[in-house]
Amino acid sequence: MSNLEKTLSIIKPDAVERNLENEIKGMFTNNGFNIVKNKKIQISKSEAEQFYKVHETKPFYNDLCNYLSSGPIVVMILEKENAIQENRDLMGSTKPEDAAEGTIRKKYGISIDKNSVHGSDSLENAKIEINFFFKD
Ligand code: IDP
Ligand code: MG
Repeated sequence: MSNLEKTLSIIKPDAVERNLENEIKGMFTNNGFNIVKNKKIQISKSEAEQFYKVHETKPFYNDLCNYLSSGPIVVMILEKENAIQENRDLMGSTKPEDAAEGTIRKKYGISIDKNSVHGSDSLENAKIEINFFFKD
């Protein structure tokens, strides 16, 4: 049965800064994702705090929000069969050093905080995150 999903992907500041936008987009399209919408933006600290609200009790929350708002990011709606899990698989582990060969984080990630990409972790969060950046 078909299960076409949409998920939210972000190319984080460390990757945009290193001009990896087109290479990373190529990894998505070469792996069968359709980039339905995309835009390069910079968000404020308070927007980053809203976006990462699920992590507000974590010790790294403040650094994480400072980081995501520190420079331009590229936000994208990706579409594919089982897009949410497929994107998580293509991104690789949160810690680039633990990520599998061939994944985006293995290839481009610098550290656990500068790990180059974000991807929604569930259907529910994909909807919330897509609506956060692309309210129609
Ligand atoms: P994910 O991005 O793989 O879904 P999450 O656990 O949702 O990982 O964490 C969100 C982001 O917060 C991660 O991508 C990473 O940049 C950062 N992060 C997660 N755990 C830590 C940590 O222990 N120290 C510093 N930063 C962290
Ligand atoms: Mg997450």
